[in-house]
Amino acid sequence: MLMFKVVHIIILIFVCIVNGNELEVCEVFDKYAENSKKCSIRNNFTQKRYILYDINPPEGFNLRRDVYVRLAVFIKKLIERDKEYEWQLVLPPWGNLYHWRHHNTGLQEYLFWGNFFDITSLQKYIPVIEMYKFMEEYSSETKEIQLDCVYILQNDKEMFKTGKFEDKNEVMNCTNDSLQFFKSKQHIYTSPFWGYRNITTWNVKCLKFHGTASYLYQNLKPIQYRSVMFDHMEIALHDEYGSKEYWKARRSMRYNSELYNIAKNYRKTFLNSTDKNDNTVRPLDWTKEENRRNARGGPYLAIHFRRRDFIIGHKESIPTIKNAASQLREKMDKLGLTVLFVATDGEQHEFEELKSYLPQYKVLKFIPSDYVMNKFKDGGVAIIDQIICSYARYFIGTHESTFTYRIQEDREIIGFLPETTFNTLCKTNKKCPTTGQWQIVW
Ligand SMILES: Nc1nc2c(ncn2[C@@H]2O[C@H](COP(=O)(O)OP(=O)(O)OP(=O)(O)O)[C@@H](O)[C@H]2O)c(=O)[nH]1
Ligand SMILES: [Mg+2]
Repeated sequence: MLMFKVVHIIILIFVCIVNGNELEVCEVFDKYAENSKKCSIRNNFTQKRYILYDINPPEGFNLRRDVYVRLAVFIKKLIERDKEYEWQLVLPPWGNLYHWRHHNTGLQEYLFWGNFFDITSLQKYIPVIEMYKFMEEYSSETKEIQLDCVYILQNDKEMFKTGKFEDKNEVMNCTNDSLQFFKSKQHIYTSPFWGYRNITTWNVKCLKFHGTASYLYQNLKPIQYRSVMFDHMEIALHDEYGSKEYWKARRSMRYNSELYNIAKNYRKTFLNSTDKNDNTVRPLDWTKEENRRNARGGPYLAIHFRRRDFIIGHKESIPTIKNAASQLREKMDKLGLTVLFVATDGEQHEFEELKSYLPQYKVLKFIPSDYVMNKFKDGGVAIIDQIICSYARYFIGTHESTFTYRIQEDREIIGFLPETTFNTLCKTNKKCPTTGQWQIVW
């Protein structure tokens, strides 16, 4: 065996010397790489292929979570289709999000997925690795990471003008506009790359793209590229929104177990809510979870009361605080509930105002300790709010908020009746938006 290895290495060294240029070693023969005849020798050493991605900077935490599902389903199918390579999704670190504005938490950048999600659960759906792991596996001795290809996805403006949408995947010239976030020096591109200075590429391609995530299959070219990054991944659509596969990927997104425990303690201490009493006991392993509709939930009504930019951006559906209180009062009385849990991004005075209109009820919100704030930051506190809402007997969300959508999905997974979940506040008691119900498929 040892002898065989030594001979193998000698042959490889010989090949390198003879060719002089390592890029000329292997001939390409097949389907993926239409216009490439050569590939790098290092690609022969390992079958590992890395897919990386990033999202338009202004997008929020909860849309980003949805984009993960699009990729996860794509990669799941890719693995089934192409067993030749070991596909890995590199999880893009979190940071610098518009809504993460607390300054008392330390730096809110370079946050790994393990802060928020349970990596083992994610890995039960597709092979994912954290960025630091990718760096360990991929970097050269100088700690430099050179990505083999970066595609910047762009909408086709024409399609949006004409309203005629058809699949498109077309490499085009990059405009300054599309490269605005990249810095280029002698054809080497650096930044943004999640803020890491040691990540670069010399190969940036702009892609006029319209279609679902799996339509990016043709861009992977695994014979040429060991690592491919897709920027503006939010442009790629779901392959199967709302399907069984979609829900599987979504179910694999269990949170960091400490976040569940914090929420559990809070429910027990302040909301008289335990899984046993509420019929919300769940298997630790999401793959063992089954279809059911008999979750009862804790004896409280939970509301996601989205404020800030929504007050202006969604004027037509966001009620005044007084009107929201009146809608809540009506519902609580109907349900015979006296405890209200409020998840909100609003100011303290807005919460106080809401409370002042509901003196006959116990009105609570989650206040993180310094430890929780420092360790889990705004993103983790938001998840704790979401978990508490997802275990309530009745939930009312904010119309068209992705934060609300994620709570609704969690409630579908836990097994509540849809009528306790798909409710949103109305502009007034009389003017109410209709909301879709994306129910779980098992
Ligand atoms: N802790 C906490 N944070 C919230 C709450 N509502 C909103 N936020 C914060 O504001 C962000 C909401 O932004 P998004 O994740 O973009 O969701 P959205 O703005 O409701 O929905 P979009 O229409 O997609 O923008 C969250 O990520 C949180 O940081 C809440 O109830 N509790
Ligand atoms: Mg948002």
